[in-house]
Amino acid sequence: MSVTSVSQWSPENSSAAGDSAAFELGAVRHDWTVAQVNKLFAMPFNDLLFEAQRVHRQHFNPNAVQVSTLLSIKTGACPEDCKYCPQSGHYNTGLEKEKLLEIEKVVAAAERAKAAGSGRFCMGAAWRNPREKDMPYVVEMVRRVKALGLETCMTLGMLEEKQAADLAEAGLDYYNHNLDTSPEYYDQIITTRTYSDRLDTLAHVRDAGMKVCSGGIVGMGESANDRSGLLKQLANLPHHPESVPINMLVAVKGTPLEDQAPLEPFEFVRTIAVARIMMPKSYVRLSAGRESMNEQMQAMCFFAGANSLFYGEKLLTTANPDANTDMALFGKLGIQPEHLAVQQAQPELAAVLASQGGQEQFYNAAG
Ligand code: SAM
Ligand code: DTB
Ligand code: SF4
Repeated sequence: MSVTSVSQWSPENSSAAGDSAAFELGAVRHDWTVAQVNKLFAMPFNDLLFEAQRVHRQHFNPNAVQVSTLLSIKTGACPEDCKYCPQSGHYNTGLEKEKLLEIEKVVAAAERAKAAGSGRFCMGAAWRNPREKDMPYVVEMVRRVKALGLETCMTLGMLEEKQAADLAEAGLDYYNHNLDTSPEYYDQIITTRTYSDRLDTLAHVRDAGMKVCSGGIVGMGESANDRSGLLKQLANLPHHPESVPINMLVAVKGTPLEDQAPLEPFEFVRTIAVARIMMPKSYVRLSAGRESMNEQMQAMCFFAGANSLFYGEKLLTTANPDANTDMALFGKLGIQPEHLAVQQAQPELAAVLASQGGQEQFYNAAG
């Protein structure tokens, strides 16, 4: 590809083969081709990051990151066969399976997350889909967590229209349901539900009026074309998901992907940057895999346009950096949690955060 300067970059002056449709970097579009996405990936690293940061600044405060806390409300023994997942009942990962958590335990965990500075509470269940008898419990969980003043998110597997409507009615702000990978690679990873099942659930969530959180996993042995194909699918949805989690595979012992070689770190950063450019107004979420990323790599991801993350020492079943570690990193980078950036006067919370290792710059911004 012949990219001489960033401002001149366009598919036309690119030598890469493919279509010749002109496009402006940073426009909200739903007609991406894989060839165009590949061209973004092929940009020189500095040009790509510069463009991603430029697009990012058109819509977001570059020094604010949205933070969500995850809780597994029902762990293990899932009937699905997702090859990456420690919770699938098809593999022996040594995970202790649990029943649906009691509502009071969920509320107590949400209270702790709020006190630690989180803005959104995301409840995940190892289900193919919620059963009818589960619905009253999860609906009540949404109501109670919402009443704490937190944003709410759930990820419970496939949803019928009515289930989506009931969750929306209860006050669920976001529903997470990932496409996971490209349609072409999908069958290598999951056989118990189809790509179009996933698209149907996303449509039900959208139709019910909830915000969509949908992304995927990289580092599962997919090709570069598959990574482009995943981002193309997400960006060509009728509306871009408001939140796009980019998970780096956590290769868990006992799963079929346990020996998968890690993705090259720059390729991960590029994936973030391309997602940012393709979905300019969406939150791009640094998700699973942060435990294996150093501070410099995470900082590069923020520069590439990542502006949300999971906060707290556990994802669903695997480890995540603890809150102190993240607050220390935020302090070093002058980043503040987004909800605190808009709630300037919260001295109690600022005190809690101060005790967790943030730095002077961070407290000034929050308080
Ligand atoms: N069972 C529901 C479902 O599959 O939609 C909700 C929970 S599921 C664990 C949520 C997402 O976590 C998956 O779609 C996948 O993208 C991600 N995930 C699960 N295991 C992972 C792993 N080992 N590494 C990276 N991401 C993973
Ligand atoms: C998402 O895309 N990543 C989160 C959240 N949505 C639910 C889950 C990551 C799970 C990683 C493996 C585990 O902890 O079990
Ligand atoms: Fe089950 Fe979700 Fe894990 Fe797939 S990703 S095995 S559906 S918990």
